[in-house]
Amino acid sequence: MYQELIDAIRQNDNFAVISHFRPDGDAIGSTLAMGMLLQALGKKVQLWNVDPVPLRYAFLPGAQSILPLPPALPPDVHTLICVDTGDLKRLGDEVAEIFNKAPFTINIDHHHTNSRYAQLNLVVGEAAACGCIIFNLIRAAGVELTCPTAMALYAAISTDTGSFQYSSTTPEVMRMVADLIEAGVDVGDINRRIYQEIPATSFITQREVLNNMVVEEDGKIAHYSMPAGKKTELGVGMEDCKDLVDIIRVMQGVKVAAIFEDLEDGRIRVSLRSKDPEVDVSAIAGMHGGGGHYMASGIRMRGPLNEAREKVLNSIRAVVRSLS
Ligand SMILES: [Mn+2]
Repeated sequence: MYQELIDAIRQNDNFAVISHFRPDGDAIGSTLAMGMLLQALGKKVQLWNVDPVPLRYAFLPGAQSILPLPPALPPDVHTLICVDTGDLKRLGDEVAEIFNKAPFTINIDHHHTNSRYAQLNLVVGEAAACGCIIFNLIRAAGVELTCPTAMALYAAISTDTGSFQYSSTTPEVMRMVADLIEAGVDVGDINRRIYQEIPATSFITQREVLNNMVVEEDGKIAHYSMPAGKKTELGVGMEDCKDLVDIIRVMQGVKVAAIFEDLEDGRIRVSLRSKDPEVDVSAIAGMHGGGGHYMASGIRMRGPLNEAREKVLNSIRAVVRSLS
């Protein structure tokens, strides 16, 4: 599987790597590491994303080379590689259009709900992060694991495993991470940069969530809704609304945490987290047109906020009530 993909890469010279909008650590880290692998194989490569690199990942070597999406597919780009993206919707409409125009497309991902939208699909549903798949690709290609690549992969794997707290953290993952540290990753430094330099504005949103979250079903469900206009009122940006679901997920007794955010374009973004191995939030997301992982999933659905929230909450309630 890995070798087939390496062979496909070797046959072409000009690549672009993209990932989903609102990129997280795995999206950015996988984009960078894939770019470095292609360069090590002597390929020309461009890295794109519709959204800017989040500040917390801007220190990663090469992060400044992730550029905004070009208006059209550059004529010299032959192969488009999409990383950490379960379906074309997660790329955004304008990217999906460019993606579909590429002469050859590759999809490297670890979402078990992946729709296999490319001509060549390397989907490893059990991988803890897309970065783990790229790690194996680097090994399969026989390319040296450099410190910049190891940093990108560490960011990818660390963030997608919740700092190695989720059950996806297998012995294999820890062996990979040992290799990344041996390749030069400074664990204390990289974790401080990713997790302990949170902008002050993000605390405004965190406070808002803690003040206004709703707990129901005997404390088993916790959720918060961000109405239209709230970000402007608080003076915060899109980046300050990331990972809010993790603040309420950690409350004792909570089995499912949810954040509903009015995107102010008629759509609602839903983030779902499960803390109970018996609750598959990707199945709940799937009922409403979303997807993701067993314990961490998302939906983009039509508003208004109240209706979207009630629909999703009813699905969550049904699952939570069915638990023994
Ligand atoms: Mn991922």
